Amino acid sequence: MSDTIFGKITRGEIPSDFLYEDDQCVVIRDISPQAPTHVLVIPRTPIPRLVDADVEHQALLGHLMLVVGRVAQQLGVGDGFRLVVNNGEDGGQTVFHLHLHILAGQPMDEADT
Ligand code: D5M
Repeated sequence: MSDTIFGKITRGEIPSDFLYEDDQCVVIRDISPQAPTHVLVIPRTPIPRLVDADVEHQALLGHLMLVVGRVAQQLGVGDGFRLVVNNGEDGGQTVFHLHLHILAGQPMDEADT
């Protein structure tokens, strides 16, 4: 399986500020924010795309959702955010290591993401 920048980040090979981390995932700020708050929830397991996830990843995917809620509250945006997963090139995915975008800080009906 090919490695990506997120593989290097989750393994600590590229220094990053983790807003949150546990044994299954890390959370970092997006380098190119599309909203005032834009963070990425990245599993340590390198699943390339959401469609590549399997039943063996079911608990991990559920865990990522719980982390989204926890981190959103921690960042003070628990009452309003958008959760985005880009899947595949046609879906706008550029880093082929599954990640969840949390976007907040502006009315999402005004956002183009
Ligand atoms: O989103 C990939 C996202 O990852 C995109 O919004 C930029 C962001 N990105 C890329 N490299 C980095 C690093 N090094 N730190 C933080 N954020 C990064 P996609 O859904 O694949 O289009």
